[in-house]
Amino acid sequence: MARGRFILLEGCDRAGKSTQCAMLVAALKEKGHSVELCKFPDRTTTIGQMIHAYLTNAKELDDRAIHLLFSANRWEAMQSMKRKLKGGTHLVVDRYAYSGVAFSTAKGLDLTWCKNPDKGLVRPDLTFFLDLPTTEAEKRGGFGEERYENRELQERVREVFLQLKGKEWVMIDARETVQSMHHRILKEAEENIRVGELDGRFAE
Ligand code: Z5A
Ligand code: MG
Repeated sequence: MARGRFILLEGCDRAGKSTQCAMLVAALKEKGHSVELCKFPDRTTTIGQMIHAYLTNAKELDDRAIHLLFSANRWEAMQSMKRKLKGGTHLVVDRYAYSGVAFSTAKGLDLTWCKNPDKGLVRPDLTFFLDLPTTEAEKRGGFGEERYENRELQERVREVFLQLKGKEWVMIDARETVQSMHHRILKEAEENIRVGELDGRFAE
């Protein structure tokens, strides 16, 4: 059996990551794939609850301390994610280490320092970057409710994201309609899954 694929959706605030993750999971399930959604931060764990308190301004934390908590929140999911991938389940992941590095670097922390705690995490097979100008993000539901949701920081975050951009990233213009983004993302994800199945077959 081929290993499951790790499909990541990253991008700017309010770009539609969670909307597209849910649609992708539903479409892949419909086509008979074993697929699960993972979201970071995972606010359900003890560490995730500390992160939630910070993001909703209920708690103050040192910039480095919160950076490490975001990373720890990924590490605590690692065993389970690896087990699922090994068992042939595809994971659709809503934000990951790129968000960790982009936000903390935009706040002024050193880029290399920010990358270090995430070294060794399982790597995505495919990354979509949903790109949206901050002026458009501001018009969308919920913007401004949590810490970090202000124009100046969001613009710096986008710049760091673009510095981190890898060759395997697929850029998605998040000004497009929900449906047209979905068609593109589904097509690329299915292609990536097909390549993974072929690789798995050759490895047997
Ligand atoms: N953070 C960090 O600092 N370090 C880390 O390591 C990680 C995260 C992992 C919370 O993340 C914060 O944590 C985040 C980064 C930081 N801070 N900020 N800013 P989160 O993922 O929990 O944030 P969220 O609350 O889910 O927001 P989001 O991810 O930015 O939104 P989204 O998922 O991209 O968008 P959405 O919820 O799918 O859609 C937003 C709205 O736009 C909604 O009203 C939709 O109906 C609408 N929408 C969606 N698509 C479209 C299109 N195509 N056209 C028009 N309107 C649309
Ligand atoms: Mg979201």
